[in-house]
Amino acid sequence: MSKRMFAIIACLAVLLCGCVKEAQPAADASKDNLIKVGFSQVGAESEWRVANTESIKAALSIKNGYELIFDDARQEQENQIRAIRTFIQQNVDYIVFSPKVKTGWNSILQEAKEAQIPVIIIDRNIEVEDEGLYTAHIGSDFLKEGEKAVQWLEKLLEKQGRKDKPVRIVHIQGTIGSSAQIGRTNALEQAIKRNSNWKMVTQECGDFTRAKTYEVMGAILKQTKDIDVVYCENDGEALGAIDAMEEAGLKCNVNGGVIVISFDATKLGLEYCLKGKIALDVECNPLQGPYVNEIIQKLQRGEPIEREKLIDETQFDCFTINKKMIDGRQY
Ligand code: GYE
Repeated sequence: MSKRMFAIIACLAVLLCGCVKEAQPAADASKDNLIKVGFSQVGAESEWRVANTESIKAALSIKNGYELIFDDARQEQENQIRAIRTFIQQNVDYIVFSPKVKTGWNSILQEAKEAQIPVIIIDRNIEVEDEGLYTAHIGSDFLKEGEKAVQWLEKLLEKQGRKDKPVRIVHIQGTIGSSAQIGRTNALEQAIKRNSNWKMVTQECGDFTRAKTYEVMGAILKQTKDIDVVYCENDGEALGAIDAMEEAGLKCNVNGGVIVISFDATKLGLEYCLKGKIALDVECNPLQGPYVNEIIQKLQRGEPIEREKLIDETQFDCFTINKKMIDGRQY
């Protein structure tokens, strides 16, 4: 073959290869480059949770280079374990999950470790035998949130001259065994121990939902209406408790009514705070997606990461809140 002929054939071959490559479906080619993440969400029990899901979905989007496999565990730990096992079988690059409860994760996380898949825990935290079973945790300090609430209450009662008068407290707990419940409950129980005039009327589980708390509070009110404080472990519970109390003819406010304490500081919760029905709403930030993205990007580049990331949070009370503060919020 002449040199000229050879050159022409070589050019044709290059062109042809280029065409063949071009002819591949673009979506498939780009999918190979996406970071595959399996995300097991505990459920959709509250506005907080919905905002949390949206934040993760927005941060781990195709546009940002991710293929996200989402699973809603509908409040069942077994469903979360099953989802995580499926993610391992699908050979995802990362597993992200918000654990329903604190314990019971050792074996499934061992399976993830053996498959060499990094696990990032968001929101609630867990207790494991070996810290190496997960790579990072991004969430809140729930005990600190509870302490902010009880300290604020101590100051308010002191200001109102009720330091030595009996303060009757109804405690509505979140999902039992979740670290959010454990931290917020511990803070109240410690405060009751140090304030001899604080009395626990009853402690019931509202499961972080408005509907369940409405039922539970309705039943409590049939037993007694002699209540000074209702300590709810999230906004949904506070709203359910307020609905039941108002129906039973009680007023919720800091001026002689029932003092309602809440957590999350969602827009709806803060609207109630502005009306004076929630006295204090301690913020819990669900916008964790950007932090998860940041950690994954660092791991991709082999850079060191912060293993425990606690998000800064504030609080809002009925004395200082205004409309502008609510309008400026994302959830
Ligand atoms: O406070 C509540 C939710 O784990 C921090 O779960 C979260 C809690 C949050 O459903 O609204």
